[in-house]
Amino acid sequence: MATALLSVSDKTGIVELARSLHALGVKLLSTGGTARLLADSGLPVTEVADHTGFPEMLDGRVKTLHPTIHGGLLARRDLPAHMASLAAHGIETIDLLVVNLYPFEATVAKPGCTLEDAIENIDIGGPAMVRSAAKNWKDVAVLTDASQYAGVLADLQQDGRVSESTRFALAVAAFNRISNYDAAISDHLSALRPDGTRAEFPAQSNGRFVKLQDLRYGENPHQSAAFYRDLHPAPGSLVSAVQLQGKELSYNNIADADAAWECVKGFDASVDGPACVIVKHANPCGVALGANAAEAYGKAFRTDPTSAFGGIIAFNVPVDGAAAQAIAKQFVEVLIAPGYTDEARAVFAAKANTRVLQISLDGVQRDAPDAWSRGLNSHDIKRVGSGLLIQSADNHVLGLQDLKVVTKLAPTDGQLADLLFAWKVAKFVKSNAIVFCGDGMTLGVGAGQMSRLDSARIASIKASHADLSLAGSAVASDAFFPFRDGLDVLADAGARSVIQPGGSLRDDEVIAAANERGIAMVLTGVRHFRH
Ligand code: 93A
Repeated sequence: MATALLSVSDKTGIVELARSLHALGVKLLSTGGTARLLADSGLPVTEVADHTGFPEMLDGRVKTLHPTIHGGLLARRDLPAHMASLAAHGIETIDLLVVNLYPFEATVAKPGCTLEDAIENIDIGGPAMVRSAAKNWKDVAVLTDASQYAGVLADLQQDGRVSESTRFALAVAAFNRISNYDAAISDHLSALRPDGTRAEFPAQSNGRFVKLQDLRYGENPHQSAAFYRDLHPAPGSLVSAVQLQGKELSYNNIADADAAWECVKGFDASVDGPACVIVKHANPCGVALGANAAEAYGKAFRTDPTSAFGGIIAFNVPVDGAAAQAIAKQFVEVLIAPGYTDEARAVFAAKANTRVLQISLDGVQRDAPDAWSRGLNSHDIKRVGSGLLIQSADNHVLGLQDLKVVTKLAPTDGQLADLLFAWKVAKFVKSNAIVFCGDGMTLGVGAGQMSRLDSARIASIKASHADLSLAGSAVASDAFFPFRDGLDVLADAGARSVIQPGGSLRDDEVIAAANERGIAMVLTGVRHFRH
């Protein structure tokens, strides 16, 4: 006579299954609660404790963890030695295992779940039995979900046995279930401290990602794509954006929104005041500070009105009615801000297609020692042919004390403020990056060129297209000048101060050129390549 062991937390359908098994002549073994339910339903059932001769103990923590159970599940029926061992110890085979686990996922999903509740709901004996049965799938059928009951019963009723292909599929499903169950435990606990409060720096749980949504397509329409988030997203990160209105976000929208948001987050509203960043094709085409959101936007827009068309616009402060009115005059793909006034919402409501995202900056701790608490990624990942490049993220923040004045002229306080602003922007411009700034706004951005000289030329050409004067401007270069020619282009355009890493073989030549052209130059000692 075949034997089935039934031990389920979710008792759905278990009485019906047991009744059908009993009708087929299957002997029923079961654990405490399940056994009681079956007995109450008038079914003949043997308690596991009676079967093993060992009582359930430690409040049920040890119920089925016994050689009589695991021997019965693991013995290979085709090996005489295995069967002889069973016989020697008086162990009966178990041919069908029906287990669903302590409801860990449901328990921790409840608000206010304590660490103790979570721990008590970690099933040990259930997964152990499921693994034993699944490992021995050639001889044992293992059911881990009520949805599997009907199919297995049909097999049994028809052929008196569960087919090999069904047993294998059940074993695979069982290992899947265990793997997800263990992941849920590891995910939950890795976000906690020993006292049950949320850890300040949640472990990233094996770098797991959670799918947020499928995207209509990737960078191009013939590519497919999806959007994932970290298991424990940093405060103020793009993945925590709430979309208030507008069309579905596209792959490029998300990539550009990230560039805009990361750049604008670099300006602390409580220190730098309101900032606005306009991004097109992954590069800022206008960045500015202002007395309010509207002024910051107006200045950012002025850098490059042509490129700003269809741009992604981000603010580090809530958008009010005045800013909304100004923005609404241009075509915007995506708008991102920590908040919106009712008046601003009303303005955008009339522009149903505009994607309006809100991201709270509340949890961001600007002076925390770790990147996560500062709302930043700790690592960057880039795919290369059949491999990955992983690096710590470029979270370097330049301090005044890091700057080295190398020219006869030192920058004035006003120039210094613009240089630091330009440097912050340059970090978010694809290399080679040249950024002309003045009065807290970008005046010309040269991005993504193969030569620094061309970036310098393009930046100055763009300024003239926007009718912006570069006389007296401050310029950031994301890496050193290999020759003096790039610096000459900046001087010709009207630049009076330059910030750059230094470190070129020809630094002396470049510094001499700066002195010759009346430029105040500071070196950062750090570069910001961005590819
Ligand atoms: O506490 S356990 O980890 N220790 C065990 O030995 C054990 N054996 C089965 N949990 C154990 N189980 C689980 O008990 C099963 O996975 C099932 O979820 C539950 C069924 O208990 P009951 O039949 O008493 O309701």
